[in-house]
Amino acid sequence: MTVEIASFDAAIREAVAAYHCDGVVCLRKAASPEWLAVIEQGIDLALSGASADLDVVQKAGDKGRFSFSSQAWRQVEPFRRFIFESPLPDLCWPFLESSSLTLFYDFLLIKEGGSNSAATPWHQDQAYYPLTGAKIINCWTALDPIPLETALRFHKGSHAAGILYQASNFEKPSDDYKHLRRERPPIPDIDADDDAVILTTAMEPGDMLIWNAHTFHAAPGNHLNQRRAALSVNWTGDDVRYEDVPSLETYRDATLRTGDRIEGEKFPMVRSG
Ligand SMILES: O=C(O)CCC(=O)C(=O)O
Repeated sequence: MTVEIASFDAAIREAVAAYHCDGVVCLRKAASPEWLAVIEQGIDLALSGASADLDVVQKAGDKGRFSFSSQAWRQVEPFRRFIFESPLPDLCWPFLESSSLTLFYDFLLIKEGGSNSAATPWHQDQAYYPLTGAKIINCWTALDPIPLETALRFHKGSHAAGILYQASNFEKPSDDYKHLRRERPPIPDIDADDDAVILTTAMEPGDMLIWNAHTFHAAPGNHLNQRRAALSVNWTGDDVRYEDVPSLETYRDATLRTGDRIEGEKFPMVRSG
């Protein structure tokens, strides 16, 4: 079954309740046209070499490229401005119900028109992180109109059991992920589960999805003739601790030890109190 994700323009309290129930919520017009223009300046810089961690992939047979970049805020000033100076942190903080709000990383993803193979398999973001705790959110701002055909899909309520499954290998889903944690259960076959409720919604530029890092989600490639871009900002709250296990460099900080709160130069705390 596929149904529309609940969305709210301003009622943050209702949105927080929907987020807790469903594991995802959509905030309409969360980023203003002015801030979207700032993000576009950041994209130009990131794609022209400013981002230290940029991948550009064009799969055989695809017309369009799939570009993605993590932690670009550290080099790309417009992204830094959006993350620290826009209303974004104050909008996101209530969803964590936390005494603090810490930046974990930003993630730019651009599926150009015709990047048909750039599908994202079902996964939980936290399956990739060297982190424990439940207060981790992904705040994903649409930068283009995104119709249902290329929209993200979420398994409603899949965050609630607090179970972490194995991570998928995005490049080749039939192979193991390189930092696979075998002690975790394999990813369930959500597409074959008749009881799974799949939440999805079409989006306009500035609309923002907020989801819990335990919520299963997936997305198709972009077979349309138009760009499908988003900038996501990932935040952690006061119950999150570092776990010194192998993972991508993006998520690691050599100064932290297992059990430490994640904060410091790489993961700055932006709100507390
Ligand atoms: O937008 C997409 O295609 C995938 C995004 C996603 O899965 C993520 O940021 O975790």
